[in-house]
Amino acid sequence: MKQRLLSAGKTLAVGAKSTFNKRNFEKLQKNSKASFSFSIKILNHLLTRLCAFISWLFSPSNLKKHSLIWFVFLLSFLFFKKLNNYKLAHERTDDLSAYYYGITYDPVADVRGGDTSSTSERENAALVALVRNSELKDMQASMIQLENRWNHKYNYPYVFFNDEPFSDEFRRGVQSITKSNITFVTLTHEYWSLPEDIDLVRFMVNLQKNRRRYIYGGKLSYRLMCRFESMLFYKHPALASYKYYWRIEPDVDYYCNINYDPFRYMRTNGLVYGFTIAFSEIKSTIETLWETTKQWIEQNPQYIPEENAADWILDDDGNYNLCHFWSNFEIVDMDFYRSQAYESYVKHLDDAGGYFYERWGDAPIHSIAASILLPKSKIFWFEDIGYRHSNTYVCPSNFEMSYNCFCKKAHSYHRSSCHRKWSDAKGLSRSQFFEKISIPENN
Ligand SMILES: Nc1nc2c(ncn2[C@@H]2O[C@H](COP(=O)(O)OP(=O)(O)OP(=O)(O)O)[C@@H](O)[C@H]2O)c(=O)[nH]1
Ligand SMILES: [Mg+2]
Repeated sequence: MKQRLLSAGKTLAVGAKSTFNKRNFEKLQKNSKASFSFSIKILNHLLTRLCAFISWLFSPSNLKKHSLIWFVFLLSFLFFKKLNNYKLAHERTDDLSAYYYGITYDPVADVRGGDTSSTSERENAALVALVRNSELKDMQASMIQLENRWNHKYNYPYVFFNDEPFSDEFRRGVQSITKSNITFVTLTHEYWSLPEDIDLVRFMVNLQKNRRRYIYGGKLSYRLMCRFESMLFYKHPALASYKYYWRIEPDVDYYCNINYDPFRYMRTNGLVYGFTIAFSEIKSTIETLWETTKQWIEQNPQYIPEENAADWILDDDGNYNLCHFWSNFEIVDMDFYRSQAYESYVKHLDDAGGYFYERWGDAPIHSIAASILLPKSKIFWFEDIGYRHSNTYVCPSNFEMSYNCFCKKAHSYHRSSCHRKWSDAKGLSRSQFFEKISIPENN
């Protein structure tokens, strides 16, 4: 019986194979071509009908005749728009209820050790921004949210940097938002100027060339900002006494109440780098960054640890895939930036002049450094901190975390490809890393 079943199975399989011969394949191709041209015909027909209908609808005589219909249509459009706004405002109050009405259930804070009492321990940390006098209103808007959502419970100090002296209006304006201490710093020449070894002719030629190639392509100040944020701010005496910093910016939103201390969470869990948005860099701004990074790795293999997190920033060929942590929000243990390895890396980059000849951003630089110099377990995605910068934002990805947030989840970036890469990435051993980027490990 078993034998008979087996041979029947074989006959079926051979039969199936032989029916899919060349003739059948051509027939299939012919049929699919025919059905494709049929669909095009239908589409063409429908489009012609649609155009005719639109021109009929908008013809002057009809517009006049159906003015009442148009009026009703407009009214209902406005009504639904208003209704939607009302719904949003209503939902917003609900979502904020924990803050306004003192409901204490917060699953994130439970897990992360929320203790907001004024006697709880504070970390050696500051909120830091580089900002212009002209951005006062936008800075106030960011601060109001951060204070309401979080810092009024902790009173961490602020440090503001500027390449010009802060005006009295700015000082008074930001101090009116917070009880915390604010330090105002005017940056001196060594933090905010073109390095002497930059070839001015090459710089000007490239500036001109890149003016229209990408955003801020023709701006010196943007490049000075990127250099300051990449390799200088953490060395400034105003930050010397702090270990952790949280970078803030004008005109950003913080969507969630934070009922625990992220700085404390970083320390107690030995975390080094915290982010909330992972994003893709504009390729033309960093044309030679990865090549220059590889040169540094080749010359300084001793700094590469036994395991690192580089998997998420590498494509299959071992090249940089442009993913980075968006550094306009970052919470970092600055001992990392002050380490020999990081210092050596950014000096190498600075010597190559890429901040100025190209437009290397601090975000890919921080991210590449953190990913190649740290194990994945030292980098933390603050998934619970909903955040917006320009028109990109993230909201917590699950209900438990979004309990205290006001978020429109539909367009949130937490499902973007770089976030997925981060979530899926595995730690790379030292030898796997060298093999992947095609550099001999013991060179
Ligand atoms: N004082 C000062 N601050 C600056 C200067 N350029 C940029 N900044 C600040 O540096 C931070 C980043 O600059 P942005 O212009 O926001 O750059 P970005 O975030 O890459 O770009 P946007 O999408 O336009 O926000 C912001 O906090 C700015 O206020 C400058 O020339 N002087
Ligand atoms: Mg910005």
